[in-house]
Amino acid sequence: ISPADFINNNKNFDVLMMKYRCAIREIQTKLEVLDDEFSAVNKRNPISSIKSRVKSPASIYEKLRRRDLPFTEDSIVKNLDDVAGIRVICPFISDIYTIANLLTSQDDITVLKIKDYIKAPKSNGYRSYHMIVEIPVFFTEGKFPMRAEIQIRTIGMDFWASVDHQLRYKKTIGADKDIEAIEAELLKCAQTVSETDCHMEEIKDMIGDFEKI
Ligand code: 0O2
Repeated sequence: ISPADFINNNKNFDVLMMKYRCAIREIQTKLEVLDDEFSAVNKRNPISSIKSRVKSPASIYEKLRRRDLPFTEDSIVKNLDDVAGIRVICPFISDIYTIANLLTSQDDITVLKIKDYIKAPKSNGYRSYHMIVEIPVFFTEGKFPMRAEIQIRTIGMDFWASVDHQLRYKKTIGADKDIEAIEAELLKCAQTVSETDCHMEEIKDMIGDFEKI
């Protein structure tokens, strides 16, 4: 079955993707509200930017195929946690935990899974805070619990991850390249970024409260 057939054979595929887009909007609004309030009180923004995406049909197809799962809507909803993806970029490491705690303490958000790759980085150097959450979204037929993956990271972690993703993680490097050397250099950069993140946190603490001039 080709990705095109997979999508065309599922007549409600577009509707399902719309539901995931709505879940993203609900979560994004919550994040923007938290950022607005924090900035009004503390005179600085704990969120630098938010990016979001609904997983492409080809990636959904590929993930189901890789895991040998059925190509149905039920299977997507049950088995895939990251169809709706939100990436929150923060200036400081402490902002990551502030945002994660404030968001997950809201009573309509259920946390299903947390992976803290900041406290325990991956062996390649990847650092980021991942959460799978569920949020109810109201449609004409009623309330649907929708899942989303939220990745929260610093600007530095995001810089590293985006280069890593392009160069290596998705395996787009030519076969003639020295993969081991690239991996070793990327790991060194991850350590540098980690040290810089910690240093920036210290500088933030030295500055203390931010005041509007
Ligand atoms: P894409 O293209 O970003 O969507 P799962 O995705 O649930 O099968 P897992 O391992 O349980 O896999 O989830 P995990 O570890 O929370 O990672 C999921 C996502 O984190 C990935 O999604 C990437 O976005 C990101 N990620 C994880 N490890 C790395 C890494 O080493 N480097 C980079 N750059 N990103 C990473 P996808 O779907 O794999 O990719």
